[in-house]
Amino acid sequence: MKHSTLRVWLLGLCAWLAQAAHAANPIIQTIYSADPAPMVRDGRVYLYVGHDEGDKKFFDMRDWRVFSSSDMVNWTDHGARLSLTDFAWAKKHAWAGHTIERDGKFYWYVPVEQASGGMAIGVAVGPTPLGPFKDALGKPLVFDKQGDIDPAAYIDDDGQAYLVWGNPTYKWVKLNRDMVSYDTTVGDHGIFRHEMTVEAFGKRAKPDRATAYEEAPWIYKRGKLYYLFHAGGPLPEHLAYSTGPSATGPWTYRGVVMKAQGGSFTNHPGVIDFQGKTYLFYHDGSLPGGGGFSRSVCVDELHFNPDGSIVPLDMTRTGPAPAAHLNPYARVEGETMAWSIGLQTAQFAGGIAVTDVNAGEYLQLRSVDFGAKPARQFSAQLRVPGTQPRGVAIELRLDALDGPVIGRLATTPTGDAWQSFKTAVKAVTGVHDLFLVFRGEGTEPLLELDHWQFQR
Ligand code: FUB
Repeated sequence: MKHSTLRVWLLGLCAWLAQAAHAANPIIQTIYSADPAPMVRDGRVYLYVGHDEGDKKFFDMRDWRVFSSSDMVNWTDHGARLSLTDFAWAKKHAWAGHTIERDGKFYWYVPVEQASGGMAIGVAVGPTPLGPFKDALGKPLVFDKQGDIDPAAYIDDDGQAYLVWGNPTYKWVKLNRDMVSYDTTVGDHGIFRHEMTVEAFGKRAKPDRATAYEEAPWIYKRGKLYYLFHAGGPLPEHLAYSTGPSATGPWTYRGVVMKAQGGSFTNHPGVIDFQGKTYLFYHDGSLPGGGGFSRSVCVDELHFNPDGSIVPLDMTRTGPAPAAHLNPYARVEGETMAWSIGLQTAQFAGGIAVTDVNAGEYLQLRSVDFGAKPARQFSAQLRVPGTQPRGVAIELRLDALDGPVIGRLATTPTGDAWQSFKTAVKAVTGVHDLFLVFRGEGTEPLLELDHWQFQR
């Protein structure tokens, strides 16, 4: 990299770090993530995302990741739960998927490029929101030979399930009750290809095609009205919506939800209701080094007018307000975070841990409720590499990165072993943001963090 380019990049990084101290979007900072597909289950939001490997020239996507949250601000990393290698017939392009539950099983629909060529949609099934997921068919569920990407499933109130997808034609099938086959007696051997009219999908600002619809359909119902969210073109993409009286339309184009912005030439909507509010998930290119092939998932609250139309919104750095508090007296996984700087996560025998921890890096938890009876102790399960002490410690700060220190967890080297450390903390009560700030000497990673918790 030339000195001038490096300087510009570093200045950009510094500016980003300064504003990032209070950011909440993007909600995942440890990897590049894309194509959000949120699902609510048992009081938690499970977020299924694609994973950009950071290639600068094209999509380099090999697995899908899952995150979850019970408060919309602190997200737990569950790692890679589905990968190209789970589909023996797949070659590359682990693109935008979607997961849905039916009859106690979870179906994860994903588009991949087949070894024999052409994008097709496969389906994996698992017993829990986190799997384990297995290819349900050993072959594609849908292959219509053109634009078979971005599947999203929807189960209507009458129990009929649909799979919608497609770029640049919007298509759907009526899924059978088993969710891994579809009714081939309707449509064209089961497939419906929507007529791409301006009335249904909006007028395109460029004459290369008639309508603005590009890809990434998502069905959502509010009251009696069905919404078809989608990404619109030309590039860079915006998010738009159509509404209709049924899950299959007829659709009427209603307008732009989110103008093109955020540094990625694609965008991708995922809409859910959670704890009485509606949320729009999308992606941008806002992490350092981010862009069209290194995207990041974000979320903001979505508001409706009394007539059901949507109040257009812009991407924010602040994200939504916490929907609940985090309980620090129950085990909290290290990989649960509202924000982090410099950290990564990795799978190990016991689960997922925070890795690549260097001096001065930190992770932030938001809206932590210490309650009325004060916390007295903090403990954490750590691995501290090496044999020579390097002053490795976790500083606990409240409400800001430079907020009051309520405790300091000192460690000694543990080599390859995991060990529990504890320390007394100042009596803290009430709701606070909590910062775990990592301290130590040297340039080698300081520690790995499995989980932590406060005691009274
Ligand atoms: O992530 C690859 C592709 O980019 C998705 O399939 C599209 O929706 C766009 O986000």
